[in-house]
Amino acid sequence: MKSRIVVVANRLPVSWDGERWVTSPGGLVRALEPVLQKVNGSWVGWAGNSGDAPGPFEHDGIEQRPVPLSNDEVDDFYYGFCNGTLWPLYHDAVISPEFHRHHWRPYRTVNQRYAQIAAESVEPDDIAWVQDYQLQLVPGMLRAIRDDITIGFYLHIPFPPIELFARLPWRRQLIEGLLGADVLAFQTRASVANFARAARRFGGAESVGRRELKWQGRSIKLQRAPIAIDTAHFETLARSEGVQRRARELRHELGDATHIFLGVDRLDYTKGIDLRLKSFAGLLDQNVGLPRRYAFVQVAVPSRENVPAYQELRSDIEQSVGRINGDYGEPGWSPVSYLYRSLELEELIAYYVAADVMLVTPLRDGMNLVAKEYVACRRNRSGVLVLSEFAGAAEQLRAALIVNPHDVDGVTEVMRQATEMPEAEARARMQRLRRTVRRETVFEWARDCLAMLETL
Ligand code: ADQ
Repeated sequence: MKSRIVVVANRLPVSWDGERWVTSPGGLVRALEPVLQKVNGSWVGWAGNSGDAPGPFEHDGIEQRPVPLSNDEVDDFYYGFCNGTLWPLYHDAVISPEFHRHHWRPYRTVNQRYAQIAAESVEPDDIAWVQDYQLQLVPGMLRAIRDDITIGFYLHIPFPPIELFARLPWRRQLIEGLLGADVLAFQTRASVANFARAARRFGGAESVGRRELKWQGRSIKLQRAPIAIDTAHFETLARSEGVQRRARELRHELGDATHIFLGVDRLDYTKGIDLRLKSFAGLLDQNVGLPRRYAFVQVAVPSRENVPAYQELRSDIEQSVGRINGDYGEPGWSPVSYLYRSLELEELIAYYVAADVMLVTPLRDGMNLVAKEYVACRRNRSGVLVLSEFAGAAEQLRAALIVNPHDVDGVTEVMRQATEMPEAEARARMQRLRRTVRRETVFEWARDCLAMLETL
């Protein structure tokens, strides 16, 4: 690694716990920390509190450059444009995206601020690596201030098909912002192709083969780089005595059901939790007279709780859970256990270890790391992964049982199939899945992305 790297992301990798800065958990931070430490890197991002931001400081060998956001900017830029416009638009418009000029303007202002602070953090020949949909204008804005650095961009969510992207009133500006980068990387082949098409149509770029664009006399490389997890870390924890014991306890607490199904998601309308519950109810319907055979645990992490669409979703899901438990439960036993909270990593892994069937059925998802985490935790090659064809992970995890989450009866059928699958088939599938998840970890992901930027 020869160049210095400056990561520019919506959030810093640290947050203030009232007394000191603590590193936020998560695969991205774990993967990038050693790289940034080695090259004396910096991280530009918001610290999570509105108002003034502290000056630059160092944490664990990485320079942190906080970006200030006012209260209004958090509302209009973050909740408004990022989560009210871009998030639904980029996820197949599963709810209607909102288009407001009073959200667009703060998006531009805030992106300009990130670009300015990033420009002050880099030296000639450094690499600035911009992350995700909140900062799509930053590559172009940064290039306008500094043309002596290499700029990369990584999109964690899907890039939508042109038919949807075309709705965006500011589509040209976003494309031009992104084209300021030297390398644009995406989770899937589909996203690379969608972006190339939109860049030709709305930015006037020209394609040179499938992985390069020419625009304003510059060459822009396109890369498919599916994000992954720190597989060894999950494997080690899954193997630990404490987690194994907790997994046994959980099975017992779940009434020693023959088949334990599990869903783990941020509570988001893209994750398909409500349809998944309907499919599970279908399975219970087929098994009248055989109660307590199936248990379904849904763990949902609170997310964007002050956005009305998320509040509505939460109450819809709670109603469905109540209905299913009312229809099929018995005194002292409910088929669905619903946890609305974030879990400690060890506890989450105990659920992965305890579950016979993992249901990952988003309506659209950039990658979905939960699918990979489950596979990493299945050390004895048991367990079945049911995976939506609309998750980025489906491009890699082809030995899963692939489903269309909109097809409620179809998913019920696959759930039944999962419970009846011969052991040899389940093991063979899990073995193939494990091979992928062990070969392609978050460290390979970071290495591939940065190698592409280094060679320019
Ligand atoms: P997310 O939409 O958040 O990420 P995902 O990739 O599944 O989706 O990551 C969720 C993470 O949260 C996982 O690491 C999981 O372990 C953790 N988590 C989930 N439920 C939890 C709980 N109850 N307690 C504790 N932790 C929990 C976005 C995109 C994805 C893309 C990632 C990474 O939407 O498509 O895969 O970024 O690029």
